Amino acid sequence: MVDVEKVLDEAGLKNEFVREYVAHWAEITGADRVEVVSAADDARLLKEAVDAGELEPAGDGLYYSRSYYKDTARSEERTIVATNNPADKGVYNNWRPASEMKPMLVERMTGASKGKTMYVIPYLMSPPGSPLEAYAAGVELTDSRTVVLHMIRMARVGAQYVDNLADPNHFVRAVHVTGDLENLGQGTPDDQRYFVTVADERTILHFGSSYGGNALLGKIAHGLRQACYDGWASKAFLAEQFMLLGITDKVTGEKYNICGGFPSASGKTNLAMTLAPDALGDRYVVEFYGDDIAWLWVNPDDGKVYGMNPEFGVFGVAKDTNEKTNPTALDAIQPGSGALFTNVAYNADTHEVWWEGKTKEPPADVTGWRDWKGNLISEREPGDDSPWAHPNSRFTTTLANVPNVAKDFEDPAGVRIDAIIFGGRTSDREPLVRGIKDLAEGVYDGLTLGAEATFAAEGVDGQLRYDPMSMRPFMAYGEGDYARHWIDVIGAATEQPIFAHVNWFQRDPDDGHFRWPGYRENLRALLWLIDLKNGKVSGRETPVGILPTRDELHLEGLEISDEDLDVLLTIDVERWRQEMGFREAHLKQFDRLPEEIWEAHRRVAEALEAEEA
Ligand code: OXD
Ligand code: MN
Repeated sequence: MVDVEKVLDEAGLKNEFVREYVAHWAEITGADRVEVVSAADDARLLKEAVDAGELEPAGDGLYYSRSYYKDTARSEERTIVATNNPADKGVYNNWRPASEMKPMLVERMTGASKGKTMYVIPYLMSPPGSPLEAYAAGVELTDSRTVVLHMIRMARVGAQYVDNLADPNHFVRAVHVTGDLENLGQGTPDDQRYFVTVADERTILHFGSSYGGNALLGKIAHGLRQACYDGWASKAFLAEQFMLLGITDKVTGEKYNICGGFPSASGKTNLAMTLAPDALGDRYVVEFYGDDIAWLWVNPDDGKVYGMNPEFGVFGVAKDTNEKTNPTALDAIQPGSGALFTNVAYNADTHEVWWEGKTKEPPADVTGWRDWKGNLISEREPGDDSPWAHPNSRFTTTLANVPNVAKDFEDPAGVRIDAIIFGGRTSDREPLVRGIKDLAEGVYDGLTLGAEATFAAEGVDGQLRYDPMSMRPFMAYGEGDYARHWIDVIGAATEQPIFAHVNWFQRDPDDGHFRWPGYRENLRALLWLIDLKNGKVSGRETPVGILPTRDELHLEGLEISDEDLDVLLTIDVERWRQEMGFREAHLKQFDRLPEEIWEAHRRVAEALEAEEA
């Protein structure tokens, strides 16, 4: 038996509640050793991981790892929100009673860390001193060293974050046990994995993975799912899968901050890290705050909505990250950055990494290159053109490595939020941008956010896979209550952010080309939105929001055809009428949806009916 008390004493970890929690789980998991870690242990842990073959060198201060081949992504079917109140059941949260799930997890975790070290990771999901700090503290217990190394990049890690809590018992208990990955029946009827957030007990129990959101519990399980529940239970805040960026106008000296949700594969990370287009770069500076999570609240001192990124790093999808799509991300994973790569392709001779879309063609000389499963490319069967990197392969790097990270990204006060945007990948119907000034219509727009189904089989042609506020996999309680909470939180602000829906992905059905050039040019839509909020432009009212007129957009230096621009700045009334039917069926699933949302839906539907097609 490990002498847990001695280990905790030596680490100087004083919080009695944390000590009790660590001792409790050390006994259940049966770990051979317990070790308390802090960010200062990074270099030592990296060396240990390299010596143990868990990481391989990928250049100066860069590291590579592979996860088990059946353990490469979050598993939505195995992810559960459990509470003690059946009223918390929603359409998306896979709700189950806490009393049913907890014993199942304890059973799986019992003795499952035998022979391993249980690392104790005290962490904070906010800048220290944030008004939401009380919801940000947690202690992850994990039996995986690579998970520790990821957590050190993704969260603030150290005993100090739990030793001085205002309420020493108010921290998230986050237990991660990897399990025997080769014998868990992943994806079969016998699947042993469970990823459970016991939200009303602020306890996270994840068993059966060592990858990403299944294992780095500060990020998704705490930063999104638990925080979503806490924000509602406390009535104090919203926790959303949102990016957050700032735009400074050097001429006026004004700065504006925009956050927003995008379903996966809709360009959220690229937008979060965007730079101004060359033609506008002398005037506007874009700063990065976060690519994945924002917590939002109203500051009682000035009545405005504020936001912050609770994370400390970026866990970005590698695929298609290149000089054009996201040069900022490439700068953030340079030699010396301490970045970790997982499940990309790797060359053990040269220590290089590669993923699909990094360069147009894979390396011509395949000597030494192995795919994400560790198989030599040179030994592939002729005609095997399966990807070298897993589509969900990732890079992990700290926010401070991002070259345009905002100077005040650690400011505990957070930043004022001027606009909240939504955008899913949609090939028709959705214009470039439509501004929404009414709160209920903005929330309604977020609830009906979606992206085109990736596989034809998943949906009817032209029908979206709805992903409300891009929170579908992270929703912790009922969607109707969630909508009410949004209206209440943002409605309490004396000055409301403007809402908007953006779409960079309209295509010409004749030849399939994207009508909008995308990437850095997307800033033009955001600049127009800020002008609209400030009353500098008035746009054109349509049933679905305010659209820019051509002369209101900053178009200098942009190459775009008149026809493309016309389509991007109009709405297809027939397609919108069809969409309203899909939306109605989608919203009807939700219990207790506020009447304000239904009124917004009817207002838009009636305005569309009245419109000339
Ligand atoms: C996600 C992530 O799964 O950000 O959404 O990792
Ligand atoms: Mn995400």
